[in-house]
Amino acid sequence: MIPEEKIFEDKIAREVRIEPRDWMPADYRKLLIRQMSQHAHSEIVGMLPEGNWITRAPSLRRKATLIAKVQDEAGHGLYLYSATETLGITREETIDQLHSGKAKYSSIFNYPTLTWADIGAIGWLVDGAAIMNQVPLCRASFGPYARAMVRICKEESFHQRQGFEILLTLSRGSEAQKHMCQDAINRWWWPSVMMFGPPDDASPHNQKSMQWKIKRFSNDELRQKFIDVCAEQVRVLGMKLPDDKMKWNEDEQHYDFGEINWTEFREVVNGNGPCNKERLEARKKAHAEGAWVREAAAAYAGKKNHSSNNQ
Ligand code: BYC
Repeated sequence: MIPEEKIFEDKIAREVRIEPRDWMPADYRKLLIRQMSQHAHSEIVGMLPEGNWITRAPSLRRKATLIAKVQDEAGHGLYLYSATETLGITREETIDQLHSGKAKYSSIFNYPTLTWADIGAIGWLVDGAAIMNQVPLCRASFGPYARAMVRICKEESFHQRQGFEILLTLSRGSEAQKHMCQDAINRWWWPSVMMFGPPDDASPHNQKSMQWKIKRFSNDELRQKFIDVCAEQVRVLGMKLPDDKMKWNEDEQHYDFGEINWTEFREVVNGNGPCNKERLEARKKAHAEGAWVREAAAAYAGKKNHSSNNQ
């Protein structure tokens, strides 16, 4: 072990954060660039299914809060891209990886938002899953990632409550609204459970990520915590989770649950989900249409540098 590696491992053991200028193993850098950039892409692509409902939100209040949520997600994406840049990769490179299909984004955003209740279900389940996964990331060993996660988690908690409140309102409404609420829960439940990633014995990055304290809990541990919380919360809504096998296990003090359709997960992750093509096309189009903004910003920055150099 070279001296730098010893210092690095010692910091990890003592819970001292690794900062961008510190020496780090090439694989640690690679693991972080992959996870952080894919996390950033997920926030940005995640704006699309919800953005679909901004013009159709049922009241001014709902519209204003939905716009604010989608803007928060843009913010999360931007600080995660910035945090990733501290590892020595440019934003252009990471965005190119998304557009070429080399980089992934969360499987969950490849499902369609068919009714207003889907916006509630995304807030409750998708943001709920995101919080479960991201709160431990506030203790990730890489400083810029951990610090970005603190603010992101605060905002996600607000999103989750907003979503739950949408569903609570529908669950107390007309028969048609109750039906819409249950239908959205039925469609979003299993994809949300899959968000935590493949089972631990099929998770190639798990071991290194846990060893280097990027992840603090495995995919299956977080999935179980999420299921346990939702199994209780759904009762407040007076709705059901679409899993006949869900049952409290007194010995193990958690809810047992049914089979996860991993074939569906793999299909979605490999680009064959219901909305994969549409999502990627929308991102590429937005990027192309924003080219003039990037050019103008670069020209303005160049002009400013030029005039300050001449002073
Ligand atoms: N979807 O070895 P594994 C949000 C991939 S956005 C697609 O277990 P790892 C929000 C994985 O990338 C939520 N791909 O990996 C925004 C790997 O493939 P690669 C996003 C998935 O990294 C708007 C392969 O499967 N959150 O909060 O140890 C509105 C093997 O997996 C998925 C984050 O990104 C998936 N679900 O564990 C509302 C959190 N799962 O990269 C909400 C940060 C796995 O080798 N990320 N894969 O090609 C993480 O915590 C971890 O990266 C994961 C996966 C738990 C996701």
